[in-house]
Amino acid sequence: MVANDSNTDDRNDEQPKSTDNNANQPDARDDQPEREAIADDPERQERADGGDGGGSRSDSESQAGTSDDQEGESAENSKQAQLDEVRENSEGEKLTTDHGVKVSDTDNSLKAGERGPTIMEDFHFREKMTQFDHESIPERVVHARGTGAHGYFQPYEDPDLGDEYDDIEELTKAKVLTNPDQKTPVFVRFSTVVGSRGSSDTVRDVRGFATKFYTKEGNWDLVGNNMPPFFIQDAMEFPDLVHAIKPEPDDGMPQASAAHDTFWDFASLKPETTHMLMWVLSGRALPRAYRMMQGFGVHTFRLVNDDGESVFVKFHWTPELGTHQLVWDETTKLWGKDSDFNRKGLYDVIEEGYDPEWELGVQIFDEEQAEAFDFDVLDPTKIVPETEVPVRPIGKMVLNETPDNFFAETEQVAFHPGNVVPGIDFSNDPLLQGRLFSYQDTQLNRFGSANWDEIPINRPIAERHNNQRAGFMRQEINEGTASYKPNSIGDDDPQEVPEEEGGYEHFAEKISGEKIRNRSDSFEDHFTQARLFWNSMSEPEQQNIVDAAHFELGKVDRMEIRERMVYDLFNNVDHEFAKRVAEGIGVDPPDEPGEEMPTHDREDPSLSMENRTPDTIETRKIAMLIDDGFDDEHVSTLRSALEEDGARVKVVSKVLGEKSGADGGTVDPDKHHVAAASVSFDAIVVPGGSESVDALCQQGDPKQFVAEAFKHYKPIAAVGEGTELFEAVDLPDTEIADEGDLESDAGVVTCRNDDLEAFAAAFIDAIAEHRHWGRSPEGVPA
Ligand code: HDE
Repeated sequence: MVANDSNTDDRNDEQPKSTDNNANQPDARDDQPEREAIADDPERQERADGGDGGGSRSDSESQAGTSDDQEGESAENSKQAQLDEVRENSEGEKLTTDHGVKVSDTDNSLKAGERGPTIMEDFHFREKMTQFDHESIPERVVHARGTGAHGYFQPYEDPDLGDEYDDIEELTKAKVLTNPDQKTPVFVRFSTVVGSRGSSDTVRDVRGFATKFYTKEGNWDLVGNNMPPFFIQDAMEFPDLVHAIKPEPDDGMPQASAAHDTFWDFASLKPETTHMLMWVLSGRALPRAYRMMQGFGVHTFRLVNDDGESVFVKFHWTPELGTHQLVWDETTKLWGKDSDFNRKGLYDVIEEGYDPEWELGVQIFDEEQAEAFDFDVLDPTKIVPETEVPVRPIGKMVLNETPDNFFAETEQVAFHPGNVVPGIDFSNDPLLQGRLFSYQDTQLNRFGSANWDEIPINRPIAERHNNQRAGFMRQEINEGTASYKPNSIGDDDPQEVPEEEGGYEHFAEKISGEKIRNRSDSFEDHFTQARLFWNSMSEPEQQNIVDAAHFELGKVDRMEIRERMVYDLFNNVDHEFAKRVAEGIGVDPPDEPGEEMPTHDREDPSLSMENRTPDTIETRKIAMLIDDGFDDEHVSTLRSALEEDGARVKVVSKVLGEKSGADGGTVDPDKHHVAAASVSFDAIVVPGGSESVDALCQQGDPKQFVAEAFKHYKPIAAVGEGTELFEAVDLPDTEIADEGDLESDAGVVTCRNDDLEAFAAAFIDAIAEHRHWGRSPEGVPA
């Protein structure tokens, strides 16, 4: 008997059940069940006892949500404990109006006679409908579509900072980065940039990677992207960039895509975009999963230590699972078949008990080193190559809990790069400087109130006390007569805090200069790093970039824009590259390299995703194709081998409902053909069993599964009679195992002997490689 337990979701049992935020109102309802619920739930009990932030309202710390002695595990839970205060759960409760009046009928409006008009006095109808009419807030002007998760960040004990620094405290006083005993709660939101809230996940786009650290010294927001450079150098250009890339203003099209005239018109007239365009045309813009994506702070920031000394820093997130991409054909199919692919992927793995992890790394350099680089560290279109300054891992982040409510948490979370804590400071990057204004302003638009920071997901766990006490939707009830400073009536509280005691002091950078609306000459070179990126790609990665340029520029109607892209930008990166692009889009290939084309052949191996493939198959999703009569041993042995290494096996059949094996075992398929597609999986395996494989060979969908996965360079495997399905598909230039053999050919693993262990091991190796670019799938029609 083959057990099918792949969908077991035991995390839900671990998740804190909601508390009832009405329970402490005098006559709302008895709070006994609530107390019992806390007593029954160890996690919540811990929050209520020690983690703090829960506690009773009369506790003076309860609103701030943290106490000074909070360390490690309890610190990790402090944000959740604070959120417990506002969680509401209707389970077993009675329906009421917003004001607590019990409702007897919520389906029929109040009418003058059964067939008469609706009556104005129907307060329940008016309340229900008003609430509905106002149920959405403006979507983010960029990064509208996203998903989020809770987790924690923990610094490493004694990280290796190279020869120059012994101790991270030499660099920064930010405890969030230095105290290895402290887990700081985080909320991370991943997003696409261009598309509106209802667009698809798998478009070609940059991805947002925004992290809110709820530190004991206040919130720190690291609002980054999955690519380290940016399109433009000055915040002043951002509205133009976004207008150019968004749907065109006359017809509102296309949605969520750069592939149209206005974007490439803008880009072709702004050579500073070139470096970022190379990244956007690469597989980086088609991430396989949010958990398989690097993150970057993009700008140069500062770290500041207790003595007020500062170094420059670039922040990097490195995913434990490697950095992986989809292929273009796959993404376009996913738009229709699985348009929540990336968002759901994050939820699924966390709910299934796998908690994605990233290492936080820093590139540290001082003013002197910065001066010596051949680019300006204040220019956000540049990276600091890892060949110049290594990335030093200093801690790890784990995402381990999905939100309870998408709107309350993921939609209402509001980031602001200006949220920093002592020890972290800004550089003069003109893009960063502009963001410091824009994010506060955008939240005012989205929330209609300066009190957006009071919303539970945005509230710090650090204490908050100041004289900003009014405005739309104010929730805190601030006590006392004096709401100004200086005051004598309230002992001049709340008091300012000197720097030595934790007050934020801006780094005292010496500045001099004339007021000038201009750009530094040091921002002028737009091609050296674009070429570094191109040189660092493997041949298949370069081909991906060329193919992407053919699609993007092929969608541009105006020839002069296509020509400018080839002659003015790409031909100044690499002559061969420019010619290859030109050939696909009807532009005459340039005869000579562009005048500004750098000639260096430097490479930075860290830029190629192929060098970011750790040997793991954890969380990869494997489709196992079967029908009645499957080989029981194949199914159970393969499933256990794959699951033991952390993969998630899903059985796919023509229809749902129990399937019987040749030896009498049974399996409940997870998916049926109408609701499944190869594009939702990382790899395919076909077990033997002659009746099962005969049925698969009769059906069109399994053939499509195999052909499509092959076309998308995915690992595919078949054992015993399963190999007949591969033969029926006719995979070009591929060796299929002969009787008695095991064959592994560019990710196509086939086996016609009894050594299932060796077969599983070869398939696992092929999955770990992720994609098999050595294949030639051009002839496959799927
Ligand atoms: Fe943003 N950006 N941005 N951005 N950005 C927003 O803020 C803006 C930039 C980034 O998940 C907006 O709350 C300006 C760089 C992320 O909620 C807005 C400039 C980087 C998110 C805004 C930039 C980012 C945003 C829209 C140029 C990578 C999503 C809604 C000066 C380092 C955060 C909002 C989330 C969101 C403005 C450039 C990352 C309008 C003016 C560079 C990840 O305020």
